[in-house]
Amino acid sequence: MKKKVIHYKALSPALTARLDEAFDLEYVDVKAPGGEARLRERLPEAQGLLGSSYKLTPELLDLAPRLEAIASVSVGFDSYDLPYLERRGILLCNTPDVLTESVADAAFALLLATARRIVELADWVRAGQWQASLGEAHFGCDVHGKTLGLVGMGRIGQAIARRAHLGFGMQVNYTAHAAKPEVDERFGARFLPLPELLASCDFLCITVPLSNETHHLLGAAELARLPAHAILINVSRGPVIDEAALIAALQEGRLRGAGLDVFDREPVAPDSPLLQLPNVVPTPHLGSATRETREAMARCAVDNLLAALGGQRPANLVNPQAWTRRE
Ligand code: 8YV
Repeated sequence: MKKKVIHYKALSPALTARLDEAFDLEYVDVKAPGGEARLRERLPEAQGLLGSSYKLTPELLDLAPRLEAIASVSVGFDSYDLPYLERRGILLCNTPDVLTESVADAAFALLLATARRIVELADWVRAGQWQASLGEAHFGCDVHGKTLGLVGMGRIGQAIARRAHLGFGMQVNYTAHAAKPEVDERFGARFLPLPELLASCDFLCITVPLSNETHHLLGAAELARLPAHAILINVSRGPVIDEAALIAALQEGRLRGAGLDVFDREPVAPDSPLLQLPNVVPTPHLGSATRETREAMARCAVDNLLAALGGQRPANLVNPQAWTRRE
């Protein structure tokens, strides 16, 4: 008897076929009208789930008494209740590594676009405003040779540090749970406590996962430590920053600008003050959103689910305690 698997994120035909061969597979488009009701209806049979960008709450998962494993098509797992999953012995898998370089590319694209006012000036050209050579009023700021502060020095942080130091000759400073000597050596990086890091940077890039520890890690007091010429880049999760404090800092000219790929609530509200500021470059959580990378993430999630439901320990297990609980 094949195990029942529901995927709530569309997959390529090739990946759908792989799952179809191994499982009793069903696709439920939770974003479509009636999709959530359909998912609730089908959960009691499900032993595996695969998808992303949809909160699988304990209340919802209580409807799935047979559930053994969730394969998230994401590296972040802040939208899952880990203590609940551990209590139930439900394995949670994610897709690290495959998206590292794409997210780092996106972070640097945002950094350059914000520093050189690319979006603002492209719109200015489109509006027919380009009548003469650019003057002071339209100058951006240099990136090469400047100081980049990284909050978080995991896989994505290190990929950004590589671009900054080796590609743009930047001084890389960072804060993390502990110094990483190999990073210091490779990128000439300096480990600093958060307050010193903030005061020392021309650009600040956030790459920490969202957790209870990092929620509002950057509040009004922290943002006030940044130099007024600094540019903030966020490719992690919106709630790592106190968004109201960020808006105030930008509106009051206490920050040069911000490149934001993530927001407190997504999609960001059309009337958000962040979208009214010309020195903010907003992007729609596109960090991993390339054809190649999203296919690689989905492939990784499928591999994880095949392993988990086949009794093997998945390669990318977020909650090993749940595995131990099952043994
Ligand atoms: C999203 C991300 O998961 O991987 C993450 O944690 O934030 C993004 O890659 C993606 O938007 C959903 O597939």
